[in-house]
Amino acid sequence: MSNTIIVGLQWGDEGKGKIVDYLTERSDVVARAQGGSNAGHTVISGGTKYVLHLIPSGILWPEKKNVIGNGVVIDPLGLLAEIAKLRGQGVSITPENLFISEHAHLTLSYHRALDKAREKQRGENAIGTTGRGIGPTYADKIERQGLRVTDLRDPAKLAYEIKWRAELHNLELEAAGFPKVDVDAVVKEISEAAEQLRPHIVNTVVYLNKALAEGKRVLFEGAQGSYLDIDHGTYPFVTSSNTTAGGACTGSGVSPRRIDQVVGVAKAYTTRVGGGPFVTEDEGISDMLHDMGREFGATTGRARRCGWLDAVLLNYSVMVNGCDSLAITNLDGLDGLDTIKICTAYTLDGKTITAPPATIAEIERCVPVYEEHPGWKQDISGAKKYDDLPPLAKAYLSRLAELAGAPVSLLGVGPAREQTLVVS
Ligand code: 2SA
Ligand code: GDP
Ligand code: MG
Repeated sequence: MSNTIIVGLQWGDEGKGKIVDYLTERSDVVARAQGGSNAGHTVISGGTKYVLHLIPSGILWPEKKNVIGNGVVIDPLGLLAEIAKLRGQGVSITPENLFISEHAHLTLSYHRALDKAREKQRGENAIGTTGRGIGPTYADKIERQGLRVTDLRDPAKLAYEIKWRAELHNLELEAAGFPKVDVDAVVKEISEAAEQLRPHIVNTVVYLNKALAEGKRVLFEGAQGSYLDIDHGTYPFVTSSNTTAGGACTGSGVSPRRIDQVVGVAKAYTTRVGGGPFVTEDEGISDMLHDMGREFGATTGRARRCGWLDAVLLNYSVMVNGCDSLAITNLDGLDGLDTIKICTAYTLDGKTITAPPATIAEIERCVPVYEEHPGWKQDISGAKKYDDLPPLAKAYLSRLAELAGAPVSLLGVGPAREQTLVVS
């Protein structure tokens, strides 16, 4: 396999972690390029469930190298907690298999406090963030007042750099009536964390490009999904990074010319967590999946909103990401249904449209145009190969691919590594 970008085509939680884990076997390096500890990537391997937030899913493969790239925002405390949890599950994490970009920006506790305060101030227009400080960290980066991983190398300077920023952000917290952060406590906790993270810090741009020059295969693990992209998503109900394929290059320092293929991951239905419009949302599907114990946030535990497959969104994100093929997950989630709907177009103010409109108000006025497919009414979770699937499941998949405008290469029929089928 060649250098591949794995990207979410919906609102995140498409099962990217599982697909990355599956493809890691044929890769040498797995790299994250955007997002932060808002991400929750679930991998079930050898009967054990792992949830990755900042660390690439490749860490579960002992021989593979893992990179947290320059475009990621890193919460040092969150990262250390994640490392400790994974080590507790028997995963080896060393400076030889986890490389952290010196250029990546740091999420500090004042970012988490600001995230929560700003959400509260948004009132009924709250985005429904994960509260992990993502927006305020990227805002500081773009405002050119962020702190970066490289700053962890110089403890004396670090204290000074943290202090004035914390005091600045405390002014906003105080004015908004929220508790200020304890500046000395922030300095102390980050200085301690710095000690432990320092051995992992490198120039990951050089590391990745050298690996590529040596013929190593790199897998880029997208976080969140295309409709959470700061440019292409349902703005402002988005995250603060470029979650689409281009973000893999800017967030890693690897040229687009080095990328061989893009694999888009989508669920066989649609989910979204947090606020914002969702044209094909369906309470019946939500209840069914939640009753099965599925579709709860991997980071916050929040119940995800669920609905029918939206081929308008899928087709558009296949275009934006330039997907060579699709990995469709959770097909087994539709096993019990008599009838399965696919949204093929929207009606907006009496007109039929096939691309999502730009404003929230317009998206909220969109009425889904559905076509109906008979359900296969059979447990497919034991399928070992594509040909084991019932004909109606194959028919659903092939219609999905036709509407999306890309072939299906991988299929998920359950959460475990072995429940990933190759579709030829
Ligand atoms: P943020 O925290 O600023 O990035 O939130 C902005 C929006 O982005 C959404 N978002 C996500 N959506 C799906 N999954 C995510 N990761 C977790 C998971 C979510 C969880 O894997 O389940 O546990 O709740 C993720 N991260 C950010 C978020 O819901 C906002 O809509
Ligand atoms: P990610 O953020 O894209 O990595 O996805 P999450 O891990 O947040 O959410 C996907 C959920 O679906 C997780 O609970 C996975 O274990 C689960 N999952 C992934 N693929 C499949 C599948 O094909 N079938 C089933 N039943 N579950 C799956
Ligand atoms: Mg997730």
